[in-house]
Amino acid sequence: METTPLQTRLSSQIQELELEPFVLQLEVDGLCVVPPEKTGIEPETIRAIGEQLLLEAEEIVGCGFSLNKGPEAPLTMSADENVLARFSGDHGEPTQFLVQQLCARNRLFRNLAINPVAVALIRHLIGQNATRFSSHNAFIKWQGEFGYGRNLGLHCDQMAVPRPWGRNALTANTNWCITDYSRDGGAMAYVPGSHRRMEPPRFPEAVELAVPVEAPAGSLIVFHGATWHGAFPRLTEGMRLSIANYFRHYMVLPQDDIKNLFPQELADDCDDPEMFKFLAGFADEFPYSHQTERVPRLIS
Ligand SMILES: O=C(O)CCC(=O)C(=O)O
Ligand SMILES: [Fe+2]
Repeated sequence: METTPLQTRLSSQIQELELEPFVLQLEVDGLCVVPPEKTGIEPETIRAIGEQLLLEAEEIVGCGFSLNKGPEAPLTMSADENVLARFSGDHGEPTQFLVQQLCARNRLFRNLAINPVAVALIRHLIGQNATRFSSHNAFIKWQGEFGYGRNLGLHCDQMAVPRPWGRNALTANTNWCITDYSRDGGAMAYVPGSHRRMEPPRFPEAVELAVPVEAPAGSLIVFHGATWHGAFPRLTEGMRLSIANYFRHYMVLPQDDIKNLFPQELADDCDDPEMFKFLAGFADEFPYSHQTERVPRLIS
């Protein structure tokens, strides 16, 4: 009897980059950690990204930041802006902020956004042709007991999309650890397998089941949009830096209107301009910003 080769849903990129173990972990746990050796990003690049983030933070806030010490001047933020803490009714001053629109700021950030390992794993979750950028933000975090409050800010990123959710991810995220991730150092928290529940976190169960994602600087955390996650407060001195390159299915609203507002000429200044343009959705029909459909002409 003639047999046909086994068909899988795995893309050629997953196979060529030998990412099958990470795909398996994504399927089972809804999150995987890719070690620095596997992403192709050198330790010097991660260090350069960290230094650049501290400069961006300084430009926005107006005070210096040091990796080992944190902000070099006392800072204050409104407790009302601690959005994730608000879910649990907690009220506390955040000790972190976001540097947004990273890809318009520096080539280093654009290269990270199109890292082939990250993109292959995200396209596995969302869809090979349907994957687009949603946003590129850095989390700049320092010492503070409160963090996201009692519930660790546990949420799922695709929470705004109406249910029922299917198995396919509607959004999916990558968090690059720019500094080491440890529980006391304010690592991400997540609930293994929670993406298979296909619903937002239930409390207090979610907090009881949450585990820290502990990983060295340079690691890449990839997770499904339905995975329950948040973060532990940073109890130790110094800073936790991370970059969240967040992706969406092309029918889901982006966080950042990259298609219409990103300076397109910058896309040519990265390691793979074609991939950047594809993920930015520059050639997509929607959302349009001017009349795009044909109109009848007067017969003269
Ligand atoms: O590490 C954190 O603070 C959580 C990150 C997060 O929620 C995200 O990137 O979607
Ligand atoms: Fe999130």
